[in-house]
Amino acid sequence: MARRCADPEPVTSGKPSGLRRSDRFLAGLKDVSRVTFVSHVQPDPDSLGSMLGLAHLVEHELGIPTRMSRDGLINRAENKEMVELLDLDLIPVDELEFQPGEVVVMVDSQPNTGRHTLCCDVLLYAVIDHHTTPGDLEGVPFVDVRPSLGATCTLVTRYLIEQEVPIPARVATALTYGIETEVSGFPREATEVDDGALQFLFPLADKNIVAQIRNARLPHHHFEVLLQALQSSFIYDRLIISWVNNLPQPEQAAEIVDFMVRFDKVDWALCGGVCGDKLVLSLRTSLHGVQAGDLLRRVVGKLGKAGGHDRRAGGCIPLTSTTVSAVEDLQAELRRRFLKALLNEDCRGQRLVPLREMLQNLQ
Ligand SMILES: [Mn+2]
Repeated sequence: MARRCADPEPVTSGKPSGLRRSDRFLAGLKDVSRVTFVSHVQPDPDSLGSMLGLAHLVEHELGIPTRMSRDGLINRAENKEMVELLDLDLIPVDELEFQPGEVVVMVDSQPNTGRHTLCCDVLLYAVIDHHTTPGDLEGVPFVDVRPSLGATCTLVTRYLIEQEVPIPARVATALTYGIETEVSGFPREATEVDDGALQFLFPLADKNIVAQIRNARLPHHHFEVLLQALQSSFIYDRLIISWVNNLPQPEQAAEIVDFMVRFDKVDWALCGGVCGDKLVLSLRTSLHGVQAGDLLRRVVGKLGKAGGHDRRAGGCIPLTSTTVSAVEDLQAELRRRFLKALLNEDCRGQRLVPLREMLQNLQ
């Protein structure tokens, strides 16, 4: 049985007193025919865990059927492993057909932030998220957005605890890994509530499966992308910028910056990778108290879309042309904007790996 924990968060003022958020969430779903969960493009473990946790809550408490979806592909090795090992049934968002009385619940993202391809003629009942990126929430009956939390899975775990719903190992494992991936950086973007959720879930989760997901086997192109990034990286004072001309999977930009931000000579890591007809951006910082999401949004401006958290951010710029010169022009413009925002425009870059010297040393 699920244990009951004291809820440290007060009920939002102005709402019916005595009703917890999970009560209100469930109350609005009583008469629906089905609930479909959606998330952002290339759903990550926090999205997947949140959908699975809420689907379990709705099915257990209301006996209403649910569906989970995926927007775009899931490419990252760890995330694919999670889907496979936990047997997650995800319907591609563009294949969804809605029945009368069906509603949609969006997790780990907000409407009109450029992060989904979901069509707009569906009834969006709820948005449950922890991103600072402001979305279009007007007219959404139920909104629970808590940017202070490290993970949306934490919020979902709170709902399950509030409703005293027994959590099966499969659901606990997904929620655990969802929170773990969101709070694993340093400085940690985690609160006591995130740690409380992890503590609660730990005995319930399958630790072997978590370890297997965390250590998923990596495909060949993972190493090719890493080499491209290492060869193209330039250091500008405390910022490192890496360009990848052929990024097979959009999630790899994040993997590059997670790796680069650990370099002891930098506080900021940016990666831009050409993925199809888009330039995918990922930003990390090791600094406290800076808003990486806001910074990336300002730098990208009208060129594309961006957003994120305090230390982690991502974005995307549609390419009007994928010729080398067009991509180089865009890279130069982004570099200029970043240097202006963080350092000074005249800062000269230094190669991370001076390749010619390195090859000479090998001879
Ligand atoms: Mn998240």
